[in-house]
Amino acid sequence: MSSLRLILGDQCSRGIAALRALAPGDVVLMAEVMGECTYVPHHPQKIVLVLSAMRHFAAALTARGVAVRYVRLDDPANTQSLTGEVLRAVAELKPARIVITEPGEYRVLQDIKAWEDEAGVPADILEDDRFLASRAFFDAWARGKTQLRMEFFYREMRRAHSILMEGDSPEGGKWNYDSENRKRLPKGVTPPPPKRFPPDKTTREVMALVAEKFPKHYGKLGNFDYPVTARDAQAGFADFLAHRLRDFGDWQDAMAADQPSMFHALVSAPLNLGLLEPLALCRAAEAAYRDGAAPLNAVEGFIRQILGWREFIRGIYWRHMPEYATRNALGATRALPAFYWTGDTHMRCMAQAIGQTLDYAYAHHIQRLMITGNFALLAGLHPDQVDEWYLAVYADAYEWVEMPNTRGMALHADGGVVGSKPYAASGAYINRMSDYCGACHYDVADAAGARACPFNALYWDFIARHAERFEANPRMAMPVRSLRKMPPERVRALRARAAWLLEQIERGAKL
Ligand code: FAD
Ligand code: DLZ
Ligand code: SF4
Repeated sequence: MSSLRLILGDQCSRGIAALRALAPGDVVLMAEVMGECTYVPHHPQKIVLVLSAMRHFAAALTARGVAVRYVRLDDPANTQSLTGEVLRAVAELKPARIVITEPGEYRVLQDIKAWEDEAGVPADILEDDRFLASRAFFDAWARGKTQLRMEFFYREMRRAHSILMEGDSPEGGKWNYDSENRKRLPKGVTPPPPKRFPPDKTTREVMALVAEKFPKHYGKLGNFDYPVTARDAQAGFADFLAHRLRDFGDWQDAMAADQPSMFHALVSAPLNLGLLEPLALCRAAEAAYRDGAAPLNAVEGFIRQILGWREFIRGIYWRHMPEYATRNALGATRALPAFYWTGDTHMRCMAQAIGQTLDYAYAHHIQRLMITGNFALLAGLHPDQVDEWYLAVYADAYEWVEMPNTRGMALHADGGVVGSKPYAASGAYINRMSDYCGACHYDVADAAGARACPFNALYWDFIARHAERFEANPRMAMPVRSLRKMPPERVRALRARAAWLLEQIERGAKL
């Protein structure tokens, strides 16, 4: 046989580099392995999603006449690691070389780099050109800059891909309509329910396997209804275009109780698996604007997430790994409270964000950033533990995208690589952007009393703990000045309340 071509679980794309130039005699290897299912305790729905997408993708390749060696999780011969399965396939099939598309995680890349020596055959690691900015493009853009800011990268990407452009100028005269994306959801507006994809026979088999093998992983399995094929993923996106894109801009940052997906696209999971293509999504959204089906603030906002943030985040990951994974600029050391895994807290915003995460392996961006992320930032939770949680609980989580969002954007543990300031906020922000606070056990208008919203005292305590550092940052100097202007007894009361809250967290008491 000539080449052994490995396809990883998040490489279920027909056009992936390792499948190009398939020759007669080549074998495609796909392996379900415990190593990938347990390196963090993934949400059961995430495992089902990846394994079911792999099985559907393998079946589609086989139907096209491709020789596929598919190793199931319960195959008695399975060595349960990617390396073990590659070495076993090489020993049995004796290929002249291994071909693989570069993986999404640094840890897997290190393993792959060792295969040539371990297997005794050459290994070609091909670029993953499913992304719109190659690593070389990103590095060329970043070279010589003292600060990397997404906004400027995004403009380059708009130009490079000619998206929402009028000649050399941005469509509508502005690059960014973010200021028009911050409305609260008015009473009486209910987001349209997204299209769901009930499990087929293959998915039901995988669900039974996951229930048996991972009974201790947090998260509900029974709700699974993600798309697991490119065709279904496309249908899910078409549903977003038809029913939610129009309002995506206005309510992009809004949160509402029992509305887990709001007007969001729900494309991250299939996109990161390779079932959708980022450029096609951007072009389809642009076409909706040009056809008059959606306004510019919605379409630009959506395109900015995919063409801007997603590519920028990936660029940061590869540029700064492996050192990025050790960053802890704010010296956060506290252990992750158990309620992150159960949702058992009186804080309604946290219970909503965590509860729906357990139910659907999904939370939208503002919940991840301004609820669970903000709490972790204010409470000084250790970035390693927060990273592990985000990597485990979301169906769309792979380290290349999870880590810079968590360690960088949410925790500011990278010292300002992803964002120029921490996204720290008190209860007032959450109250402004959601309807959570009205029915909460805590009082959002109070900061130091026995029923005061925990976000308030923790916010001021966070500002006080890092006052020296934040004073030097023009975007953070204002809250430090406000703190300094407070009467000393007010500051003492706030900090005493924060100390009590942090102690409760450490004791594992219900908050
Ligand atoms: P929409 O809001 O409809 O946005 C459309 C698409 O834009 C998303 O599907 C996604 O592909 C892209 N996008 C938007 N924001 C970002 C961003 N900041 N970084 C990268 N892509 C973005 N996204 C992941 O795909 N995987 C993760 O593991 C992940 N972890 C996160 C952790 C934290 C702490 C935060 C703050 C954000 C994280 N995000 C992650 C980014 C974002 O929250 C999700 O992409 C988004 O919520 C997915 O839902 P959606 O498809 O409905 O997105
Ligand atoms: C996430 C995941 C899971 C749960 N299981 C598998 C698997 O059994 N086999 C596989 O090839 N890939 C799996 N994946 C995806 C990998 O973890 C992913 O390819 C790497 O993290 C690199 O992004
Ligand atoms: Fe969250 Fe505080 Fe509002 Fe309760 S009062 S929902 S804890 S922000």
